[in-house]
Amino acid sequence: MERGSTKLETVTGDITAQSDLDAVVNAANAQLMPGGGVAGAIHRAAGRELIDACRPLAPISPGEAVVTDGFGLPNRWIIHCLGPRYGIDEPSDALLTDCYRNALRLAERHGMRAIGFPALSTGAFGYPFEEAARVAVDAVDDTLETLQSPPELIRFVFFSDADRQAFDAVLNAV
Ligand code: AR6
Repeated sequence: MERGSTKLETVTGDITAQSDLDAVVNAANAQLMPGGGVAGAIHRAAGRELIDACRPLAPISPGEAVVTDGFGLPNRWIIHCLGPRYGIDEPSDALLTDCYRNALRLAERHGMRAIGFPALSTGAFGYPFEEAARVAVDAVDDTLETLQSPPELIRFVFFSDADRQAFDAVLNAV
């Protein structure tokens, strides 16, 4: 699917195995330390150096995004986003929008051309998947229109086919 000059695609897979992308987005915690889910997988793959790189950047607030090198990941960069905890960090939709917007702005600033996103906040942070998908699609659409130099590719990476299909339905409806 195309949005202007940007290709949007969805895949089922592991965010740490997207070797053709310049950057992947981490569903981080405020301390930017290893955790479960995406953050655990990214830290395992990136290795110890990522912890050292993250320490001076933490803590971050919901909606914020920061960038580090990818270290042991096959990607040059990692964009770390802190999604909102659903029902706790309010307004959750605005904070989740901030994550996607800030990640894409950082990507532009660093000249990243191909970026992979997991479904931020939809795991441990409890955001209902379809609601989060709607926020993600709107946020990406709105942000792309504001960028001088939009990326060539945004890939949404899901752990299950069911999640991918639910996201595709939202993407195709817009
Ligand atoms: N690749 C792609 N998607 C994944 C992967 C993976 N390797 N692992 C999980 N998912 P989560 P959050 C999916 O919990 O909700 C951590 O403990 C998963 O099925 O990683 O933003 C941090 O330390 C779900 O749909 O992120 C934070 O404390 C989505 O990715 C907290 O969890 C996000 O799940 C962040 O919670």
